[in-house]
Amino acid sequence: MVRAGGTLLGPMKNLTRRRFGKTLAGAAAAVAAGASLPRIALAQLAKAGLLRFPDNFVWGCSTAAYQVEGAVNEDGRKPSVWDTFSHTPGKTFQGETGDVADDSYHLYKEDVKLLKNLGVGGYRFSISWSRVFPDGTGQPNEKGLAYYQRVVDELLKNNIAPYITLFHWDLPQALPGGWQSRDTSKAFADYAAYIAKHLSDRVGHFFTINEFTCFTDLGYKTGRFAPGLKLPDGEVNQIRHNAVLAHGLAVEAIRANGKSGTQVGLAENATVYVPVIEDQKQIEAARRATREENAPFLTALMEGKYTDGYLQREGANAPKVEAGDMKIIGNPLDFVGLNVYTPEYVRADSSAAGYIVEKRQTSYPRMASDWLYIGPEVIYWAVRNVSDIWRPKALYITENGCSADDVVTANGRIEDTDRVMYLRNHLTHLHRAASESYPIKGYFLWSLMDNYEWADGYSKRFGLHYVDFKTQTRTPKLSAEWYREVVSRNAVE
Ligand code: GBH
Repeated sequence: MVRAGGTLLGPMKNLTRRRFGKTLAGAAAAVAAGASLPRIALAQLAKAGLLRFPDNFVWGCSTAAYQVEGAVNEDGRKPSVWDTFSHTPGKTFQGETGDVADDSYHLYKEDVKLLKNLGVGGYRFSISWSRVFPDGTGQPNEKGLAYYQRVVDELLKNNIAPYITLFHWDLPQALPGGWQSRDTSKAFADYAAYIAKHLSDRVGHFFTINEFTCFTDLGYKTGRFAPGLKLPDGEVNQIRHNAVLAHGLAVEAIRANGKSGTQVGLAENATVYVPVIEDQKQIEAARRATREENAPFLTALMEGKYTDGYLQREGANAPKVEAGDMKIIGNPLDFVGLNVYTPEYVRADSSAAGYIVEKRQTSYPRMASDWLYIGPEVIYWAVRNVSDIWRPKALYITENGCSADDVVTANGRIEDTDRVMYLRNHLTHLHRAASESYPIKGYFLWSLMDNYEWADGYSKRFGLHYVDFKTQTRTPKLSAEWYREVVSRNAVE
């Protein structure tokens, strides 16, 4: 197996030396205090279990505009497809909408305080396109931009670096044809240029797009998400193409309009394939599956082409590609962001593809969302597969976290030990990737606080902070205390 740069031994050696020094100091202090040496020395040795992350590792939290902001009619914002969809009867859990959500449009200073209390160094949030360009294109709305300037200022005042997602599914309703139109890709690039021009003096990292499959396939094929259409495969593939084209055009627009050195990438929930058994054949099968099954999105961006397998599988339904498109789509990135939640398992086999994806048994464990199967090794294989296939310069985990059936106890606490279990295990596996020298630079936990969980409304809670949606009170859960400890130690244990 080829590693993505550096050696395995380098960082491990340093780590061990640092830990050893600490252990000696601790044992010496214990002796001075008159404690029994063998016992204390043993206790100190247990510190060898400390899994420290690299220096300058960015710890953060993520949110998205429509899930937290509310204030949907304020200061010139016009509707996005999610306003329309959530207000359409039968589309979301109990008809719930993001009209108010966490009211972060007004309470953002409080939210920054939550981040500050966690001690994190980064906040990943998204911009509502239709706040800044109410019609998607044409005249910008200065009041919309001003809100994000206030948020950025507040973060910087608190030494928290802003990481901005330009598109987290809330497409301006006014854009004719939505993602069915190639013009939308161009409109996105113009919007990206405007944001880069106005915010890159203070924002160093931009994500073009969050999770392609959720607004293409779920929006236009299954109809589960906005705009709720069920189109035939050929049209869906064209929509997917418009979406990756939008990403590529935005990368160019940010580079042309942003401060030099601005870092550009995306936040993608690539489907992650875990080998069923750790032998070379299965590991290769997992790599092959990762490349082939993500062909319309991450593979296209990383390689500047659609795989032969994808084009063959889709046949006459394959996307129509104009000259120059693939080069734009394949614009080199400064980093890849991965939203990691749930694994798929693959096994090598003798089919033409060389792998098959395992079916899941009914007993496979999951969290509070039906789709959220628990397999903490997913985060290690996400980093490893993507790195081994494409060698990105840098990687961030741009989302990871879980829903849990949180309850408030009589004394007002939220003891979400299941969420702590989920997070601790994922970070342990992420540490493995870091210690093997994969270029993993940061981790953004989904989510800072409970929020509007799309079609599931407010019925699923992903936050480190419990939100009472009647009073907008935010209460740290046990997992928030736990995360603060991880951040302050830059380690899990
Ligand atoms: C992320 O998606 C999103 O970026 C974020 O906005 C969201 O709040 C968070 O995860 C938690 O869900 O309803 O059966 O069609 C994670 C990937 C893909 C998981 C779509 C849910 C819908 C399954 N998501 N999927 S279904």
